Amino acid sequence: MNLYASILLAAGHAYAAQPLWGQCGGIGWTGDTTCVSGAACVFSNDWYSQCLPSSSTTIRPSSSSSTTRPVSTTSASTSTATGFVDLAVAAGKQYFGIMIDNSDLEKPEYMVIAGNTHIFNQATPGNRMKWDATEPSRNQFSFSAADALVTWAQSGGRQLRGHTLVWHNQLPAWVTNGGFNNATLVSVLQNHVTNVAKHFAGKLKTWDVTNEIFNEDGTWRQSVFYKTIGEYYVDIAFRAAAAADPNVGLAANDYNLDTTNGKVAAYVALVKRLKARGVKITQVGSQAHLTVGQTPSFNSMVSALNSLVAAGVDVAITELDIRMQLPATSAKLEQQKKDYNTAIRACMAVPRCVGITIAGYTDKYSWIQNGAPLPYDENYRPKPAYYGIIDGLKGIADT
Ligand code: 9MR
Repeated sequence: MNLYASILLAAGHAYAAQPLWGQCGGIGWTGDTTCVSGAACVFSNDWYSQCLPSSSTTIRPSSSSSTTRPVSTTSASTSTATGFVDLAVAAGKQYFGIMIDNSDLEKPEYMVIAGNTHIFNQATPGNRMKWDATEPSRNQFSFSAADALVTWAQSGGRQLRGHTLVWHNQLPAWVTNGGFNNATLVSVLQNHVTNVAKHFAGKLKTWDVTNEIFNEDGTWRQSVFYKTIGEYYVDIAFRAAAAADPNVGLAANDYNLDTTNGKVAAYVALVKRLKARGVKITQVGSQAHLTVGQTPSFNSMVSALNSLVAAGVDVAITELDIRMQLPATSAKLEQQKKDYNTAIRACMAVPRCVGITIAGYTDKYSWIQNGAPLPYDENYRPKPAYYGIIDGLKGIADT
């Protein structure tokens, strides 16, 4: 208990115990550190301890290697505590971020951690900037949902990544099945990219202009855009985005860029061709949807990122998660910790890897069903993976 609370208690003014899901500790917290009956005050991170149902919790975080971290009520001035963002920025990265959706903003218990800018200072909208959300009918644009996310992100000075202008998924049927010829689809594409990029101009750091345009072997994905327009649809999209928002970074984003495979080679070659044709591309985003126990080695991940950088772009890890086959045994959780640590260290080892975004943060909400892929468990407690990330950001290898 802090001094202020002690004085109040001595004077006969007791705080009410905190309610279920309420805050009960953390740096700067001056409220009560006890919880109502049936709830326990559980360390979540250095800025936040939370009253969680006591039947399902222990007072300590669920890391086998970090079992003594207490509920923290220390003041910021005396604390050496560091969150993902503090560590990432201290190591020269721009940000540590989270993929987030409008529905998340409505969950107060979710936003306590998601909204803490010591933990996440960058955001990528999970769905609301995609084509089906922004242009559901031809030339009818809809931005209100994405605007709400932008407003929230800006309120905390968070960096924003636009996701995504051109993708074969979450593409409305009027585009996929429109039967457009080359000239018409070119104009549909230019119109979409121009309107969406103009709407958000000045508000985003980087756009995922394209998403998942290659197959695993480096051949072109046979999307409606490729089949109708050919490779130059990529040029058209990047040129339109650059014209609409001259200062935004322009990225190609994809998964399975974690080893020096055929897809990485395809991006290296594409970046060179685009540059040779005078098309602006500033980054390749590596989604990094990984699997526990099958995460590539540190050297493989670093080599893949370095090959992309050598083509003349920055890189970023854009949607990191590491799934497992349930049930989550302690061995799998420890392996997940190592795998997160490996992925984080790979970005740390590449100076032009500008930052890391994870695809949500709690296993309670993930696009992967039943894979426990994130660093906090379903009760918002840090898992071993959380400490794998912390170690990675400090440059410590969990072996
Ligand atoms: O995070 C998104 C999730 O909420 C959606 O259900 C899913 C549907 O396609 O798309 C999400 O994220 C994808 C991202 O946009 C691109 N990389 C793969 C992700 C998972 O599909």
